[in-house]
Amino acid sequence: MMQTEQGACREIGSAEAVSVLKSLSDVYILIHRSPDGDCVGTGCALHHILRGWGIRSRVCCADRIPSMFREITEGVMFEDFEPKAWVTVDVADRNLLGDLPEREKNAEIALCIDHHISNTHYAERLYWNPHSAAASEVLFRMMLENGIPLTEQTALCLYTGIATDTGCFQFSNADAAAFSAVAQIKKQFPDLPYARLNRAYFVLKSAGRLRLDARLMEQAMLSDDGRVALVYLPYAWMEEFGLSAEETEGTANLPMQIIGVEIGIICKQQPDGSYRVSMRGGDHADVSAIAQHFGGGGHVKASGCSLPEGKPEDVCKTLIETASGFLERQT
Ligand SMILES: [Mn+2]
Repeated sequence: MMQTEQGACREIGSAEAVSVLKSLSDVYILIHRSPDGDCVGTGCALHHILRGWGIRSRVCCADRIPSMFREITEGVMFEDFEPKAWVTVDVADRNLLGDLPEREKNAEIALCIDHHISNTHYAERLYWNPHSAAASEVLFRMMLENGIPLTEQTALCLYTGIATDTGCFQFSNADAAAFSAVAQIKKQFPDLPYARLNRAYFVLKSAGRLRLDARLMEQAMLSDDGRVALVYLPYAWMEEFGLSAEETEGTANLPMQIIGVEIGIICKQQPDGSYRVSMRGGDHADVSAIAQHFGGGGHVKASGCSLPEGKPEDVCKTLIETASGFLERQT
């Protein structure tokens, strides 16, 4: 098993993607670490499609799949078998697979289905659309263009991917194609529990997480002009509220709820005293530039970086002042 050399990757259309998939057997569908609704939804949908063709597959992830996705992973047999082929979905780079067994880390990826403009062409073949809002939308197009029928199961999986990657249709990637895909899914299966899934994905939180959110907001720090907001999470609070790291996902969105805030920051103290910082940008801010300034990176609207040990007050002050400076130059 050799890894595909850089540049050896071939971009293919949906018909070829289907024939590649049909030629495989005993497939491991690999999704990215810190799994989100799009990689889980796309992976599970692909599993159902392959099962429909009599091809055995399982979804593999380095990290635990959040329980809110139980409804779409239920009934998906994560059975154990020796793989003969590997496919990735929603994985822009091999590194994003996380801590998988060596066999998977080094496996030749027969096909990658993706929507990230940053895809590093690490697979043998790439079926993608960098303009699509979600990998689930890319898979939906493949089905549509090749007459692969939707089922109740694939409908819920694909809905999950598109709804979560657009932040429940809040983000600017929620374009006509994304709305159209969801409209077609809803039209064909009008009575599936979309509303209940939305509640599970976008509303419900554990009591501990809600109490943490309240504490974070109570102590939120704002820049003088009110355009930068930062919340600081001391490590001790994780134990106090009985939360795992996974349960603090998305806290960077909290300060963005304040009217007028253009940059929202969460600064999480780590057990070793260093800090993990996540940033979100509004309409006018490019937070990737700020993250890069601190040696991190990411997307224009969502980025992150790490900072070394230091007094929390100083670290927070530096973050707010630096972000304000960048914002002034960007707007
Ligand atoms: Mn995605």
